[in-house]
Amino acid sequence: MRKFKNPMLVLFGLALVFTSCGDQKKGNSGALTSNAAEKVYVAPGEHDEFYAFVSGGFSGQLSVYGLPSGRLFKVIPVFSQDAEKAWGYNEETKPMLNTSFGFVPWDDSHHPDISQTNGELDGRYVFINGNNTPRIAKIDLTVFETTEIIEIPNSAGNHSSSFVTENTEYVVAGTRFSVPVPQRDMPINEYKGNFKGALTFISVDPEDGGMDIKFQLMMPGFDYDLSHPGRGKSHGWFFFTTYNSEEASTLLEVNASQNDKDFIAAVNWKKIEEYVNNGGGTKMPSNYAHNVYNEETHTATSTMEKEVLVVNPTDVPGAVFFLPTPKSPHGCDVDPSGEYIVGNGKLSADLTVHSFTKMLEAIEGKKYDGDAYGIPILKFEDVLAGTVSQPGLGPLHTEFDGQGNAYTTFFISSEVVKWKLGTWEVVDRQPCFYSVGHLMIPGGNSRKPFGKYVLAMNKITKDRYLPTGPEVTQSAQLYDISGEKMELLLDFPTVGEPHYAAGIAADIVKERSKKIFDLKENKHEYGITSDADVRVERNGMEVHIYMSMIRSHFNPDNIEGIKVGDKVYFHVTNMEQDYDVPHGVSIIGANTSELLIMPGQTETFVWEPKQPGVWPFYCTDFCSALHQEMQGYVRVSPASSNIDLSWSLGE
Ligand code: K7E
Ligand code: CUA
Repeated sequence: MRKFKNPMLVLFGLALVFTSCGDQKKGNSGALTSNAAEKVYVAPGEHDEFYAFVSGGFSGQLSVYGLPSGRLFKVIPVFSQDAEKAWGYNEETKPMLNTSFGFVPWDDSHHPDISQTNGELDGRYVFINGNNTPRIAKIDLTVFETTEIIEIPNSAGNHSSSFVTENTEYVVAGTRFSVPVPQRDMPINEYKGNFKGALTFISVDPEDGGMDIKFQLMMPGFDYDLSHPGRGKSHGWFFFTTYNSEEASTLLEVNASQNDKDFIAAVNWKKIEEYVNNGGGTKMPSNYAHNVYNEETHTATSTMEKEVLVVNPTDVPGAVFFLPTPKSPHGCDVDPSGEYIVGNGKLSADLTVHSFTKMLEAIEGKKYDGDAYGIPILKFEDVLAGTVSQPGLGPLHTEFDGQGNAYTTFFISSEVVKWKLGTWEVVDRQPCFYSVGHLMIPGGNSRKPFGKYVLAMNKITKDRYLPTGPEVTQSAQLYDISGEKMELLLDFPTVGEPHYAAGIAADIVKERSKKIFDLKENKHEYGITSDADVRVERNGMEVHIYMSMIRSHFNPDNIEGIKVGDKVYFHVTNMEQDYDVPHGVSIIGANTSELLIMPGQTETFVWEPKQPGVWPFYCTDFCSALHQEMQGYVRVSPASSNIDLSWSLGE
């Protein structure tokens, strides 16, 4: 296939293979072993061995599945509004979706990654990228909630993100689309040489997990597609695949497929960190949102940051190198030892594996093959560890089992291929149904993978499920990889379009899980800690209700003196201090509601009554045998009325 000079021909050939995928189902039952059902069966009351955090793609969220069962536990709202959790609707969480473009209540999320300590998953946080309006979110795994979102300036199509270094020193975000930096009005055809690609290193506070942009590396105007950290011996480095090293700005399917090789960019972030700590870099005026959810106030704040530190790679000699890699590589994966860097050239017949040791030797010997915008290009042969020859068609992503094996997905030939690190021989292959993108081994992006299962995330399912209209569910497939041969165990549908996922042993996470919020520590501006504080206050046409809820009543449950035209804030505190007893509240005509307020938590929704009358509100979560009794009324009078504000319970 290397012979194909015209990428259109390549794609045509690929399309032929692709259209045949509907026939593969005939063979699929052969892939199942007779005891597959037993291997995924988690008996009622028992727990799954792993949590899988599966990206929602165009849903903008992060879903939580159990493995091996494939049971869906939760969809964690991240970048998109979610009525179920009032995320992005209530006063407390609206600031989380603020950006320099205003309120942006959706995104496209691709790559979750779990925080690490000493290269092992520690189960504190999951990070995930928003592609479209570049953002990185942090989910706190004690509560399974998004607690921080930072916007990435000078970036577009935030795709080579969000991967963490081995002590979570940084979560890294790379731009897929290069853009003018700073943004300005200029002709598109002057792209070449003028657009820039920002690689952003966001520091993570070791104590409280707070994120902060430490620096942005302003790279040449290529497309930075995927990335992974070095680990072990290569800790301190970060690797990014690039395509469109041609710097085309139109018809990329042809024009960005010209070069025989693109690059993997190797970035010595420790060196740049040192440079920055010694005062290096330039402060650039900027404008980006930094949104933080505070667990004590149960409220988010959004701050606009005005400056970012940018670093020109040629100002830090020895920090950035290019490793030639065929051909428009997508995945960029580093093995658990940190020695091998796998670049999956989408249009290449072979998989390219680079050696970290050889890379250092080549750098040491200054054996360059020219440069790109002043960044040294190493010689392909000097850094090559080996190639996996003709393993399949359309390689995308690779993961590792920690036993010396690698697993690569092939989109076009629709399969997972297992091969050996060091000998580069293919040892097994299993079909996917169909057109697999990423795959995930729990801990696969760490020094210690849990090499028991691989989860393949497929783009197309066609005939695998009952039709649900023109759009058929996306799906994941679980394989047992504990033996020599992979065994297909399970198909299960997924939320949105999963790209990547991150998995971790449940034991690491579940012990840390928070059961309630301590009511005594509730510092919500409108929260209350006892029923003595229940009240209703008027401030012009604004009315603030300090309301409590406990099984099985609201306090107050009758309110009078509200007028048409008022803006009524229900600040509702759940006084329960028992595990798993949320309540909710909603009222007729309200744009939103609080369907799930956790024990000890305060949340707010706003109601603007439009008509006089007596309007009921009620609890939305079936909380007790007397849940249906958990209700109340608000009397709304005409705007001109002079009925005094009053509230009561049990009178
Ligand atoms: Cu879907 Cu990682 Cu965004 Cu490949 S990417 S499939
Ligand atoms: Cu409270 Cu139902």
